[in-house]
Amino acid sequence: MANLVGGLLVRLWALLFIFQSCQAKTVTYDFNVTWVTANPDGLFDRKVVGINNQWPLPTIEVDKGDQLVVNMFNGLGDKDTSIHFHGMYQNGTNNMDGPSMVTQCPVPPGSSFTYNFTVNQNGTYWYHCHTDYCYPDGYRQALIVHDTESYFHNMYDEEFVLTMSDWYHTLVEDIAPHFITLANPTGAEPIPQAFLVNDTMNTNLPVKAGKTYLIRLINVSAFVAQYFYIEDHTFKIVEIDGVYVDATEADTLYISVAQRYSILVTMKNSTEKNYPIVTVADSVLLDTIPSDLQLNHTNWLEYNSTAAHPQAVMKVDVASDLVPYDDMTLIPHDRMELLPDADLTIELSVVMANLDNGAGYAFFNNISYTKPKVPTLYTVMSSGNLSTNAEVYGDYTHPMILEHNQVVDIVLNNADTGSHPFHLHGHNFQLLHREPSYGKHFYDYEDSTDGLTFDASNHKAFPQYPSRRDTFVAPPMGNFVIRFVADNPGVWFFHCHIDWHLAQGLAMLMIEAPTQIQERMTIPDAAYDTCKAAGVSYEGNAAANTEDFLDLTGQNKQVAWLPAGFTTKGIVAMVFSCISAFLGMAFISFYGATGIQAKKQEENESADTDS
Ligand SMILES: *[C@@H]1O[C@H](CO)[C@@H](O)[C@H](O)[C@H]1NC(C)=O
Ligand SMILES: *[C@@H]1O[C@H](CO)[C@@H](O)[C@H](O)[C@H]1NC(C)=O
Ligand SMILES: *[C@@H]1O[C@H](CO)[C@@H](O)[C@H](O)[C@H]1NC(C)=O
Ligand SMILES: *[C@@H]1O[C@H](CO)[C@@H](O)[C@H](O)[C@H]1NC(C)=O
Ligand SMILES: *[C@@H]1O[C@H](CO)[C@@H](O)[C@H](O)[C@H]1NC(C)=O
Ligand SMILES: *[C@@H]1O[C@H](CO)[C@@H](O)[C@H](O)[C@H]1NC(C)=O
Ligand SMILES: *[C@@H]1O[C@H](CO)[C@@H](O)[C@H](O)[C@H]1NC(C)=O
Ligand SMILES: *[C@@H]1O[C@H](CO)[C@@H](O)[C@H](O)[C@H]1NC(C)=O
Ligand SMILES: *[C@@H]1O[C@H](CO)[C@@H](O)[C@H](O)[C@H]1NC(C)=O
Ligand SMILES: *[C@@H]1O[C@H](CO)[C@@H](O)[C@H](O)[C@H]1NC(C)=O
Ligand SMILES: *[C@@H]1O[C@H](CO)[C@@H](O)[C@H](O)[C@H]1NC(C)=O
Ligand SMILES: [Cu+2]
Repeated sequence: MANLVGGLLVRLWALLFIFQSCQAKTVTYDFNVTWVTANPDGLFDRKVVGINNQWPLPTIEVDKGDQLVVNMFNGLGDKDTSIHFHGMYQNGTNNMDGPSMVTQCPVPPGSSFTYNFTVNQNGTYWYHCHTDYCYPDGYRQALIVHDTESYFHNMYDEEFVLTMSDWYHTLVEDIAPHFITLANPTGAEPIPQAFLVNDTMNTNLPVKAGKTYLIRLINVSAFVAQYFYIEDHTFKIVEIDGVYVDATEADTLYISVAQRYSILVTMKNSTEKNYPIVTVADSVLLDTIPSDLQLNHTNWLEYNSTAAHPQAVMKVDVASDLVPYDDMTLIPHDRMELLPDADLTIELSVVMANLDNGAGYAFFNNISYTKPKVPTLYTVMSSGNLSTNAEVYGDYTHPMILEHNQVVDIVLNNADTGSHPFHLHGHNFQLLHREPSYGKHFYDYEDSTDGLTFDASNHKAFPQYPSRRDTFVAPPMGNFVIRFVADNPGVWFFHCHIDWHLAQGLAMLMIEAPTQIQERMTIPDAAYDTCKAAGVSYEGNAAANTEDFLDLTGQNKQVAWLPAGFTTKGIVAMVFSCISAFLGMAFISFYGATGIQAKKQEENESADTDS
């Protein structure tokens, strides 16, 4: 008995010691968000969103277990805002997740919002605003959680953080009015003017011969994905989206918007040469490629600052020479096994189509996400025992109620000819299936009309230790299956991370364990004050009805469907017979006339029969 008590005491001491030696601290950032001017591509001065009068924005750095506090003041003067900490689970702090009208009200000019949560994760993340369109204006940066206990911590000498992004010369508020309109019926996305690495061009990573570096790559783009490789160097992938994976040798990566990779790169022993770090934008995502847009960029591993900095010798055939490492085959270092079969399977079909106003929208199962009149989390908080009834959240937020601790599968069939990087807030998920697979067959079905639909009774066995991440790319006309446990009560956005497609409605809500949300969460009064300042309701159903939660009269709705017999092709033809008359050439060059005109010719014939 005495022995047992003694043993317990020793253990208690040990625990106390561990607790003290890694005591968490509070890390506080004061963000005064204002417009500043920047010219990162050396081509054009433009207004960007700065923090404390600076751009590039500050990188947030914390240690695992820290309490992160960000006091944000909206000093923009003309625009609402908010911050999402991408990849943070916000376990117990769903109200700190950031998307406007999902977990909070938009923060109007002159108002403040304090984000305050515990960081119980490791690895590479980022933050960006999540209110309407906004991060293409520069409001995004890295968030690094340092971890001195990672299995690869002793395998490198120094680390670099490299963000990669596309860059527009026009403010989103000037792009947006032209994007979802009759004048752009194909939904052609705005073409960026440049691609940046670390918010600039021609970056040098100063390296020393023989040393090994950890490079954290973060794609903070709004639209375009990029291939990444380093001439004459291979590397080892050790982390994706905050999940440590077994060190895996690779030479090329495909990094979509919002994805992160950490790689270990060992330097050569000689210091005679500098080596190009090459990024190539995935032009398949662009409807047209303007002649002055440079898709590939060279940055350098700089061994010797006085030696030449050679331009990359480009691989000739992007499709066959740039075969990226398939993220599905990475093995999580923690060996988390395939979760048990799903209790709930959500089948989603992705479509882009035109609605009655002629503009192009995006849909999950025919629903184009349309924001409600009350942030959905606040509907959960105010709806009492009706919170488990999906109806109160409205028809156009596309709510899906998940029960606490259910195993959930999302089976996503992409009936669109573009690829889409899908992101789930509040979780990372297991990657069970994707076809066509990453690599050279990825675009195989791009031009097909049927595509590949997931067949639950006939598919490759799911991996024993599935790769996990928080952003996963669906192939053109292909499909994927992901799985997660609903163990994080909250309202979580599931959406395409191409900002233009999010604006077109490619989003839905996972309303996870609403009863548990009500039991565990309190919304600080300050959050409701933000709503008051913004003039947004913070009680009631999606239509802001606080009397009868089942009466959705007045809810925001998506635009009506086109009348039967009227098709997208008809609209494209009709619009292009008069577009130059009412919009002029500026618009056409902006959206890339060539792509749309080619489409027009192709579709003219069928259009005649449509109209
Ligand atoms: C934010 O910055 C602007 C412009 O520099 C300044 O006018 C304002 O007082 C600042 N606000 C806060 C809360 O720091
Ligand atoms: C942040 O949250 C913690 C835990 O709830 C609380 O103790 C602390 O006072 C909060 N800090 C701020 C600045 O709101
Ligand atoms: C963070 O990394 C440590 C190893 O360094 C691991 O033990 C822990 O489980 C990780 N935490 C999470 C939330 O993944
Ligand atoms: C990348 O940008 C960050 C933030 O602006 C800066 O601290 C860092 O030194 C840059 N890294 C390189 C390799 O230039
Ligand atoms: C970032 O993601 C976008 C969109 O998926 C992609 O087009 C771009 O090539 C990516 N950039 C890099 C450097 O991987
Ligand atoms: C560099 O030199 C070290 C020690 O001589 C050797 O172990 C290593 O393999 C060399 N590295 C390369 C890339 O040749
Ligand atoms: C790289 O960019 C240059 C200039 O834009 C272009 O001429 C070349 O074809 C590009 N190479 C590849 C492989 O994209
Ligand atoms: C750096 O490059 C210059 C020019 O090629 C060369 O003269 C010099 O020896 C190199 N230095 C080292 C340390 O390799
Ligand atoms: C979408 O609408 C079409 C046409 O009304 C219908 O045929 C199809 O079944 C719907 N799809 C889904 C997933 O609801
Ligand atoms: C829900 O709550 C209302 C009002 O509090 C109560 O009258 C009703 O009985 C409850 N319904 C259920 C199914 O618990
Ligand atoms: C959230 O926390 C609970 C314990 O409080 C844990 O069981 C669950 O796995 C966590 N979920 C996530 C996504 O972090
Ligand atoms: Cu998309």
